[in-house]
Amino acid sequence: MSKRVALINGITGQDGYYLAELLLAKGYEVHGIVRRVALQDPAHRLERIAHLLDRVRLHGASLESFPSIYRVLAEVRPDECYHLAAQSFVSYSFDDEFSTLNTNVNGTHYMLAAIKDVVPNCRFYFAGSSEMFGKIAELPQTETTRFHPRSAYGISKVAGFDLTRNYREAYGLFACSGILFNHESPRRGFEFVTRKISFGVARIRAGITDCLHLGNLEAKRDWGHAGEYVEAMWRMLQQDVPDDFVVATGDTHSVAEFAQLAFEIAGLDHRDHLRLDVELYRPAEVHLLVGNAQKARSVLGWQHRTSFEQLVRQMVTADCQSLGCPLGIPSVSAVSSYRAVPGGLTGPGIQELV
Ligand code: G4F
Repeated sequence: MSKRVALINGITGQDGYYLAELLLAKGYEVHGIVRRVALQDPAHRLERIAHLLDRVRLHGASLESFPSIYRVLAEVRPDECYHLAAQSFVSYSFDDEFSTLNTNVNGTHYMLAAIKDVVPNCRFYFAGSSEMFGKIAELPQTETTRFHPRSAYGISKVAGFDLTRNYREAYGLFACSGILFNHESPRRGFEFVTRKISFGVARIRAGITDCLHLGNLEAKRDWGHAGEYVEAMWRMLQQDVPDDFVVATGDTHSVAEFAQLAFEIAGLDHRDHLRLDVELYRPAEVHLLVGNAQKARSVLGWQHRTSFEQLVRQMVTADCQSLGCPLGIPSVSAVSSYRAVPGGLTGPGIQELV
């Protein structure tokens, strides 16, 4: 039997990395779409998937160019297509609403339109987001909760979700959306708050810096492990009928809790190092997200496994290890703080710095 062919748009991101590993382990022939510049500068831009490069086939294309997307689909003729690529940093979408909307909305539209023309039997996954719930209408959020996006990013994801559903209903495409809540890992980009915290804490532990600046500490998120969330994506495309699913843990924690725990795991006191920076607040915030993944559990048989505490520990451990200050050995900053203040590791509280 010939191998099933999967195409991942956004293979160089955190989710693309985990999904490519999963599909290769399942025996798929895996193709990825990357920007042309990435093919010209693989050492830098393909670093995250360097260990997979001899097992995946990469194709240069741009989310801004319908012909380039069309060409790749015609060449690869995938059985399954995972559309993960996007301008995915919510904060940046306030700085450039136009490029976020152009890239995310048109990119999704181009993918769907090309699939409809070239490979109408290809199964399509769209990376929806809990950011679509925005100013939440209910707790917890489910597949039927009303959307009220609070950023150009959120709006672009609602548009992508609607496009995906419309191609399913109007043209019979096997097209699904995963409404994924925040999902993290040691492979997370440094611009997102969890990695900013784990890497920042590791830098402090290594003595490279002394403080970590964060914005809204009160925002609450439902954080799961990215490696488990890509399994839900794959399961969606193995069903008899296409549908949309919330993927979440059902547990929610504030940014402050994440940071506090990360410092604690690293043997540091957050009060000595955490600084509140109001410049990092967003013009419109999504204050509270917590998902109900009951439908994914009952239909897909999907269940998250990693707890909040395990996730934070895994990220902090990996970053401390990478900076040469593994957990279990006293940190450089703890030692120097102790010398400077023999009475204990006291420091300025967050409130004083607002
Ligand atoms: O880590 P974040 O940037 O993730 P956000 O905005 O929740 O979006 C992520 O999850 C979505 C799924 O719901 C994805 F669709 C999206 O692509 C992305 O992966 O911010 C989380 C929270 C926010 O409330 C933010 O205001 O952390 C708060 N925060 C506080 N200080 C900060 C910071 N966020 C960042 N990035 N950097 C800070 O210094």
